[in-house]
Amino acid sequence: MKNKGKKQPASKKKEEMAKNTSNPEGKILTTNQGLKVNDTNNSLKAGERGATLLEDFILREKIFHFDHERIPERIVHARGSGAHGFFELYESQEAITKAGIFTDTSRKTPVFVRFSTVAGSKGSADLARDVRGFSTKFYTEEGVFDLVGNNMPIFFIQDAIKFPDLIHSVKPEPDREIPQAASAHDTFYDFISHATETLHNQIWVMSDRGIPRSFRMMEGFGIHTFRLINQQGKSNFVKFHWKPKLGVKSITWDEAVKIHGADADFHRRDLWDAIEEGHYPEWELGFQVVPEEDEHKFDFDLLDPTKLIPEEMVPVKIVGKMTLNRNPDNFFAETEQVAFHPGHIVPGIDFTNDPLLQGRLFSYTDTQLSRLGSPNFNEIPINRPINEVNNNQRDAQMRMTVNKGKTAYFPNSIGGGCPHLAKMAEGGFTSYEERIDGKKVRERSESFSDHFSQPALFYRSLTKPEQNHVAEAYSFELGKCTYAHIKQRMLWLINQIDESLAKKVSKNLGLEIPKKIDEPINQAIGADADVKKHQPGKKKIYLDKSAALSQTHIKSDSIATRKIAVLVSDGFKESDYNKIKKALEAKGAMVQIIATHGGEVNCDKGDKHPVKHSLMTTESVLFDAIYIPGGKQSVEALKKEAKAKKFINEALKHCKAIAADSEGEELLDVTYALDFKDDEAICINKDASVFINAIAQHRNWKREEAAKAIPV
Ligand code: HDD
Repeated sequence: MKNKGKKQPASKKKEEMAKNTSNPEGKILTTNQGLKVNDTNNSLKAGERGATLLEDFILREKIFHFDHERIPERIVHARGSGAHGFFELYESQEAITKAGIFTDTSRKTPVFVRFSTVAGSKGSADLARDVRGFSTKFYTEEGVFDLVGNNMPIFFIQDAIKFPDLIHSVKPEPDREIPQAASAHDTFYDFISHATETLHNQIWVMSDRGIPRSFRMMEGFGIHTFRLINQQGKSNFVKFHWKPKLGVKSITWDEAVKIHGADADFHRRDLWDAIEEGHYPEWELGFQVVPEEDEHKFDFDLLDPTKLIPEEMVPVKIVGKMTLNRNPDNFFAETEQVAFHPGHIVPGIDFTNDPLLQGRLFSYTDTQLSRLGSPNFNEIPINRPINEVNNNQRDAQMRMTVNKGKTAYFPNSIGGGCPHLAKMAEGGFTSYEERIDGKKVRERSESFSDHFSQPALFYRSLTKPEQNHVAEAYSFELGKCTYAHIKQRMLWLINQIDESLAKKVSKNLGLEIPKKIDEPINQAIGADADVKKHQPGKKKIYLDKSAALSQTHIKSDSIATRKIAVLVSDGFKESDYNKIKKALEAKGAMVQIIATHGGEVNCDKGDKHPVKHSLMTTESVLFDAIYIPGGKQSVEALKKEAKAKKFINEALKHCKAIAADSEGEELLDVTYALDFKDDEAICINKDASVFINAIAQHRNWKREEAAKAIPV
């Protein structure tokens, strides 16, 4: 691996964590009390075959610690993967914020990022159709700033008080604890269909965004409207965006289902391997800035987290770049114990009154108490800021800091008044002074009531293949529901979003689109007042289409880190292989030999080449493209292998690029590829550049309809 042993750039956070990092190299085994141990395999017994003695403190300590190794998993986002990196600013944004990370271009701010799925347990598979969490901890000179976002720019609900209901509905049904990491079940759609504000986020999940190819190929969004505050105290609204350098790419549902079995750790492995290989993923950070005076100029409310600001209305200004370049040393210590919180902000950034954000500000500290066990979770190395922490908070379980002195209160004279308050010039934080004038009410603003215009805008903005995938996803998910009235409510709601979409889904479900919502059901279950109040009004069309909503919008011609399977057996033509391998690797792709057997495989020149996987131990869905070099003997052997043909047929069905040279074409002729000879991503005896271009396109969706007939 290229990155193994490679010296990593200095990181203040790495240095800061070093005092807690332990390396066993050359060390003697000890107990937790530092006692050197000379036998860790045999307990202390009364005679060789005798009973074990209670006195054996070495045995007791080892088992005791093991018994308590697990902590509760996160109530949401339990399954995740993390990496270290850094953020660099392109140019000072001092006109709109005083935050050091956004004004000082000389800084290389350390970050730790955790990506996650939402619904599944810690051990669930990576490829669930779900929202992906995208949380970034910036260890800034002024303290920790957490941007706790998702890979979709909007959220399901408008008020934090509904979060437990949303999550209870999507989690496995409580009587049978089924299904794991899946939204395709009755309770979720029961909730969704009675809380119409969810429809926008829901249609994003039904789109290709719900099954990313890689964490490295997803956008990230802060979702809420935040504030940026400049040195003069002026506030602007802001939405945060992460744009991946590798473009936004997804996989198909059929692949996801198969990857579940072939490699449940697909995303985790992909991130780890890319960083180990030195292919550091990068995202650019963008701001959508809205001056305070423009707050009410939109057709939606900026405080409503179920709405996005189309990029055509407010462009995204790119301000800097994040690079992830270091895998964690220890998953538990870092990825599992990292504690994010949207309330971790620094001077220059502030909140708005978005009721979802306001509720989150409570939840994230609270949850760490049950998960990490103590209010001292901020002392865990991964959570510590790189600057000093001084205050009068004391004690509690697992306190690490040894505070000196007599005083743990403020004001004091005995301790010289320390720690003293920060003056503004010293970077003291003050909350933005927002004027608030109003009645105390338990209500939702009328300006939050349009639940249909933006899901409709999203659907209109997708390309045809993307739209087809949405229809298929709804058909699958609702097809898994068992209550007819839930499916019908959903059909009725989808019909409000887009009639053509509803027609496709209704055909697949074999159910009519109801003419009218089933009011008696509403009344019988006492559906909340919002349902009635927010039943669809007329959809607004403030923009016909927003190009940025289609994931084809972020282009990337790079094939870096794409995995290419080379199908061979003994006797393959080395000159074909070398030519393609050289061209692909020059562009950063990962070329792997998949052979009829493991170990080494002979080429036509007699040289031996290491086999990455035998056909038995891998699957087509784990690769982005396939190459078949010539060599009569090799191709004849492959033709006899059913798995080799399945490998090609699956890649074909999933619209991937396939190339063959010389006799390699004969293998294609015994697969369904025979019917796709004119396809632009089937490259037979073509220059390597044609294959490279086809891989960069990710998928040839033009093939999709015809390829549906391939029975794999
Ligand atoms: Fe949350 C974790 C993202 C609304 C309550 N949330 C969590 C994580 C992400 C998000 C990415 C995983 C953090 C990690 O990797 O450790 N959550 C969001 C976004 C939201 C959102 C983008 C809306 C815009 N969340 C939200 C609400 C509530 C919570 C409204 C509660 C009222 N979220 C939590 C939590 C979690 C969490 C229970 C579980 C683990 C944790 O916090 O540390 O407090």
